[in-house]
Amino acid sequence: MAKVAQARSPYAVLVRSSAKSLRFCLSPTTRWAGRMLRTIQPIRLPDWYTRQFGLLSPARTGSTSRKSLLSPVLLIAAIIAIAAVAGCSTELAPRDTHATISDSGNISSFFYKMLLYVDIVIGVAVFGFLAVAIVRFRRAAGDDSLPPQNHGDARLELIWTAIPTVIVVVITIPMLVGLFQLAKHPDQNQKIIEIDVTGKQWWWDFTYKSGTANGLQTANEVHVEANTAVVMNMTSSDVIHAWWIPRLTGKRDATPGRTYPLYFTPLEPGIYDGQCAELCGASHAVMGTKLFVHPPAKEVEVEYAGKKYTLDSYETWAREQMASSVAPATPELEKGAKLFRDKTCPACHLVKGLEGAESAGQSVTTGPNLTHVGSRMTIAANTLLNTPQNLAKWIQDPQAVKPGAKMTKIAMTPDEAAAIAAYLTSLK
Ligand code: HEC
Ligand SMILES: [Cu+2]
Repeated sequence: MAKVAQARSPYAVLVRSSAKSLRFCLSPTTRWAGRMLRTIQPIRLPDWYTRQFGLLSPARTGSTSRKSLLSPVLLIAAIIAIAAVAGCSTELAPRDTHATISDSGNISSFFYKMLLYVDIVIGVAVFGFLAVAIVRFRRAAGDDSLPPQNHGDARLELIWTAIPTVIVVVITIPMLVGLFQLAKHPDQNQKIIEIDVTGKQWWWDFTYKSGTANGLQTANEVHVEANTAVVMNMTSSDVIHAWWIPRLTGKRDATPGRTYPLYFTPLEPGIYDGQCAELCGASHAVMGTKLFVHPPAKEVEVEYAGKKYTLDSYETWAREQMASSVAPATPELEKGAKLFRDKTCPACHLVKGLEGAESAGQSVTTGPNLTHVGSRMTIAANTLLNTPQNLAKWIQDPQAVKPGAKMTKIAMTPDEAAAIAAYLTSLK
């Protein structure tokens, strides 16, 4: 009989196993925190902690044998501090979805904040009522009587149906207004920069359809103008990708066989990072993109990743990009240009104006347009900084940089790669 009484209830089993798995998840962090703490000697961790997380107890020397109350406090402080800074990194901070820089980004950000504040109010109210109920209506010592057993209360039921309905309506109305705003084509009477965007494994192809840049084809780094509406027509030539500049606006799928629009007006000149947001194959994680928001008129200085950069006006940029490539000016660059042709690079890349390569490259979109590749900040879809060394490294073995990259590995000596890299660098 005693055996039966001791049998564990399923709830006890559930609680125990949850506690166990929680400890399993936490233990690497806490073990690390313990080690960190121990480096700030003299701290003696409590025995229960040492046992739980498999740490060796420190030698019980005179100075450390005294139990310190400070250590659990420090430990908790350290865990909170680690949790608090876990999302901090100057490298990634430019991808903060809350530091929005466009009209449509501001709308999404507004929704997020509105929901957050509404949720905080609801959370405080619900947990507040719960706390009051737990304290005020707890069982008195020695009182084993059942509370009054009643069924339903029309007034209460009305209240807790009406309040959520009001909340949902209050949230829905601005949401719908915002959704229609996001989906609205900008007014045709103003200046619009229209760009066809094609996602490819694993880079982005941009073709400009309006204004000074009409007809311009470029890759991975897209340039627009502050306070000018942008219309992007998003598609893909292979698998589904998703265009995403966190600080600009929400994600937009690039789907083969379909074209989806994306509308936004960037408001702040600057350089912003993006990342393909749809698992699209081996090099998905290194399919980045960059947005350059140029000032409308005079050049401005902007900061990116702790460094200062000067951005020309959009029109200046567009005019420079529309020009043909510069002819190789030295015998060394001439050699690089010749190698570029001989190594069959024009089979996949256009360099507008390069003699003997232009016609071959005119119709290809297999690889990025390289006419002004020297003016890009990065290559291989925001993967490498655009330096001659990185270019040479990429040209010699693209797959070593990006797994599965669709650019053929072409046999060449390091000298040949350096010569081609020098030529490409000169294509400002
Ligand atoms: C079979 C087609 C093909 C051939 C041949 C080819 N490439 Fe590429 N190339 C690509 C593709 C595709 C990419 C984009 C890869 C990526 O970022 O995932 C690329 C990217 C590049 C880039 C980076 C451009 C940017 O803006 O990110 C450079 C530079 C480049 N190729 C140079 C060369 C040179 C030099 C040769 C000749 C030695 C060459 N390519 C031959 C297809 C090709
Ligand atoms: Cu992708």
